[in-house]
Amino acid sequence: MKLYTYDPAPNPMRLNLFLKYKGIELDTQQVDLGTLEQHGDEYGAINPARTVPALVLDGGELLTEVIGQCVYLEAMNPDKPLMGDTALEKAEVISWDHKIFLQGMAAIADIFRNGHPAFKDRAMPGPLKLPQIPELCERGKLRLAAFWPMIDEQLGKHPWIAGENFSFADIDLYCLVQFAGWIKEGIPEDCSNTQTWYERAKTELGDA
Ligand SMILES: N[C@@H](CCC(=O)N[C@@H](CS)C(=O)NCC(=O)O)C(=O)O
Repeated sequence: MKLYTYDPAPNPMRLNLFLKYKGIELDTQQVDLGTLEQHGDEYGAINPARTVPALVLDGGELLTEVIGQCVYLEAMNPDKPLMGDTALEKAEVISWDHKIFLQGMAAIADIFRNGHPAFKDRAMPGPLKLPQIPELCERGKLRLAAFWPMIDEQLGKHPWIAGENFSFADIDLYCLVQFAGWIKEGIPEDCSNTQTWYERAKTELGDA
């Protein structure tokens, strides 16, 4: 199995924290997004989607999505479960993770990629040349403003985002907080449940 990644980027960070928490070590190669190495022929032959992280399994199969990579690695390494134990826990972890990715991460990505000059004609990751749409920055800010209270309400009811146990959804929320820093945003001051959750998540991840 081989992992292609770029440590500083948000999606690689999601997988890296999952691997670190579970104590999984993989043969790893960095693909430098800073020099657009993902658009070279060599990486295009490995992952035509031209995104990282990409996981190539021993049989040659390619997994391009962090969620799929984590589901696979969890099944192969069941110790310290991060994807839920019971049927209901598994459903809650995937559901909260989906909300975090689609409502939070995507909003931040819209703000970042549609506003930063380095992403001119690269408004979405991947091979398509897509123009920036400045209005998406404004829409992203509105979406993010609605995201935090939804998260804070859930963290007022449970210690972790998907319930009683620390999970991959907490890792994704933790990465979202780091990614929010890229657009100079953070957990709002009035989201006190999320503030205290963040300190606990940091300790749980050994990131203190
Ligand atoms: N759908 C992929 C997203 C992967 C992704 O967007 N990765 C970014 C780095 S955070 C990337 O490869 N960007 C390449 C680019 O911007 O050209 C997943 O869930 O893993």
